[in-house]
Amino acid sequence: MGIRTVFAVTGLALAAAFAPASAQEVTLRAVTSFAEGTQFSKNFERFIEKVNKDGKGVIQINYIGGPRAMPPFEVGNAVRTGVVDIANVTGAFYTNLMPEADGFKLISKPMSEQRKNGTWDYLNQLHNQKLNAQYLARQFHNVPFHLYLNKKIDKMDLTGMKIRVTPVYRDIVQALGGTPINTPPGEVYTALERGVVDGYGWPISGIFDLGWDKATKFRVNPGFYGAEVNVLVNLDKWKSLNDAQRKILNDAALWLEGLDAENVAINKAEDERQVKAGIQVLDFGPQVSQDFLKKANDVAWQSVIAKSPETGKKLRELAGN
Ligand code: 173
Repeated sequence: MGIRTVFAVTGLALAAAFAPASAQEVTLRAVTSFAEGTQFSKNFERFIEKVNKDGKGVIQINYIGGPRAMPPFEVGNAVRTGVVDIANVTGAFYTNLMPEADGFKLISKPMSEQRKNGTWDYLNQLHNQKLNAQYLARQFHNVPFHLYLNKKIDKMDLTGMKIRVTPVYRDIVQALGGTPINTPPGEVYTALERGVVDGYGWPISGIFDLGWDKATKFRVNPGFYGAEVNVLVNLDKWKSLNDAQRKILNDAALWLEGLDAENVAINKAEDERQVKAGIQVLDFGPQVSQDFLKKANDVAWQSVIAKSPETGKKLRELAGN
């Protein structure tokens, strides 16, 4: 190799080593904790499409998929360790790493407000510290949970019933006398079919995605708490991004939160579809509903504060309920 060539090659290597990060397109690996194409993955998939469109030459997302690729209760830890770069996951699935994540369902203010009143900042700090993650977005404001049953009840009492739960429903199911059985969504249908459980907790929307309507007889009103599904980015990866790359993600995150405006119409359509599918709504009137909601709120806060006294109280202050 001639001396000129050596200089030229060295020069190229140096140029590559010191090139500003902005010259390089980054690709993030993404997973979702809900089945691909279903209610609680759909908007994240639209977010990925948007990032891949707006981020050409800057940042791209490689969508690896859902629970077929990674068990849902492991997604939080995969973000923490950097096994994945970005994930769509509810706090209920990472309470092993952050017990107070069970309290997010109790924070019902819209994200536009949470971003102004300090809630987003506080939750971002929590995610930085406990999950090594940036709290990029929260979705599904205004989407309540319900109890769905296969045995009729004539009062708010689940005595003798086994109910599929995640941490979201555990305390209220217990408070109503039921036996909670922690089950990932992918196993709910079979558990219902085999009678391993007599019912389950799930939001108002999404039961048709996995065919659960065929194994569901009743839905209990009222809805309670609020679904939350977060977009988390591994913090080391986040810090390694340049301003342009972060801006693409942040802008897409705000756009994603804006999709929450669709939820009221979706809830209404899902409610009607359930009734058409023959699912009977059990409603015990305004007083019973009010007492139930108070009990649901009380037992959940008690449980969060017992597990995380300091952060639990702070979350309750921010939630204002
Ligand atoms: O029921 C669940 O699996 C659960 O906890 C949840 C949380 C947010 C959205 C949908 C389901």
